[in-house]
Amino acid sequence: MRYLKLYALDANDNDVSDIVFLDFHDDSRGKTLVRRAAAFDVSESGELDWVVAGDVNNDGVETYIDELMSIQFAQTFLEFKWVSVNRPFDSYLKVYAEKAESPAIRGAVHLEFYRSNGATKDAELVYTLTHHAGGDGQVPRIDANGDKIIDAIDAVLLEKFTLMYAGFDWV
Ligand SMILES: [Ca+2]
Ligand SMILES: [Ca+2]
Ligand SMILES: [Ca+2]
Repeated sequence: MRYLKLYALDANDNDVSDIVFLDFHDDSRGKTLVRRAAAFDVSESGELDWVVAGDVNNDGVETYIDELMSIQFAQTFLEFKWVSVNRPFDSYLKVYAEKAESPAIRGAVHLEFYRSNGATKDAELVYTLTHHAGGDGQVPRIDANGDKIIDAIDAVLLEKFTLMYAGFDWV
């Protein structure tokens, strides 16, 4: 299975994330981490402004499209406010998609939010969420962006995030 682990680090704890890692894993390989992209907020402005991507869309070439996809996806991930502020900075969001039944539709995308519990323990699963593309229009009953309100903004965030994930074709 292929999946992505996303980390946001706010190392100096000023409520602005400094680095986002996009770790592409494939558990059919001995070393599951296949590729790491990293986006940086060098100016600590709240907008990611530097990226090291690699060929994240797997089309065989490294272009600005890989960089654009990585930085935009990382920026969208930050809207979930799932940030590590303390060492070992291992809170993360795991994302994986199901294979679609036909090329015309996207498969369901699963999001698993893991929270760090300190250096001695592995991060623990806090909650999970499944997004069905082109679903029945129901707002997911979850506060995806952590503002304590469940509303259409959460649904829009999930739709945007999962659509971007589909662009990596990491299924
Ligand atoms: Ca910071
Ligand atoms: Ca590429
Ligand atoms: Ca919300």
